[in-house]
Amino acid sequence: MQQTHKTLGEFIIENQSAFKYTSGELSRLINSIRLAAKVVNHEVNKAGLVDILGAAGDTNIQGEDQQKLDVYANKLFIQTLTNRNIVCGIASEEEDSFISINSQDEQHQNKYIVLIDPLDGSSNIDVNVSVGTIFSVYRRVTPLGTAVTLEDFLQKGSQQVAAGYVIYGTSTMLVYTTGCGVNGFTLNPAIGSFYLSHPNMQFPETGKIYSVNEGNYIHFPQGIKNYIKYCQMEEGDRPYTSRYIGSLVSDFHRNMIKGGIYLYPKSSKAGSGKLRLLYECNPMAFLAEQANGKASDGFTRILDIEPTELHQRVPFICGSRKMVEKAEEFMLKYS
Ligand code: P6P
Repeated sequence: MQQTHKTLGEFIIENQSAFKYTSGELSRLINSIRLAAKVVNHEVNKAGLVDILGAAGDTNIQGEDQQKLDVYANKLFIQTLTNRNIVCGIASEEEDSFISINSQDEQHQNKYIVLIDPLDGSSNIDVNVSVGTIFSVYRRVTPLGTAVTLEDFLQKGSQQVAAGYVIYGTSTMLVYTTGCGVNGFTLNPAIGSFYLSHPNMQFPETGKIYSVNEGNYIHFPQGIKNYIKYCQMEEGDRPYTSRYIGSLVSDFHRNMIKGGIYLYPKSSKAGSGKLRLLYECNPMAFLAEQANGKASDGFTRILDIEPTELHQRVPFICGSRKMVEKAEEFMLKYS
């Protein structure tokens, strides 16, 4: 008799006591992410059939062409989190500024804020390559019952109470942490439930996969150039395998299961790299450390970086601990 996997709902209830911050709010927050993920998954999976592919004819604050599915996912996550009156503020990578959710009922003085990248890797949508949603949850730091301020969103990554991603791949998974390890849930689309398929996910201590856009090689700092050559040398367990999907969630997820390192360094083209500290690097770094991996900008632990602006970018090196430490050695020695 095949053992039936625990559902996400059962898992949340069983681990309620482990959420050291919540009176059920965080559980309801994770549940609302789950609901929105199912709806976005439905749209992603049929994107080729309806007029939702292609550019929305607008650009986001990053100056990137917004895809119709980007816009759709952004609106859906914001609506879901707002309508269920769970959070007091939301910041989205697709929005210029944060959104204050004034509680309709003074009794509900919601204490959590969410930062979200609603559809990361969306340039892959039209070519049918995996994309993902990334989310990050903090307790507000300003007084309950007042409108949130920028201070609530510019917290160090070490202050996160939860973080996770949804990967819309060959199967759809929700992977998240509340600070007690990382667990992965796979969606059974036939019945619309997520099941615990990957309990206690851990990065292997080392690996043989490196993920970087080598098209930027000539623009990288010398330390990164030398580390990439190190990965390619015939020596010991090297050369490593190069795997780069162009979707952070997909590259991260594969590396967490198989062992590997992801790098988006700064370059002469992008002085602080491309990835956003608050929407991509902090949540993925929280997950990485909870899975015994590591995440830095090459010199500083990502979760220790003091944010200065909502959309700031940082160089990002993340994955199996020993591989990140080796890359940091090269950065220290050659940059
Ligand atoms: P490039 C997607 O836009 C993203 O933010 C990450 O998901 C991905 O790893 C990276 O950028 C890809 O960037 O410059 O290599 O195409």
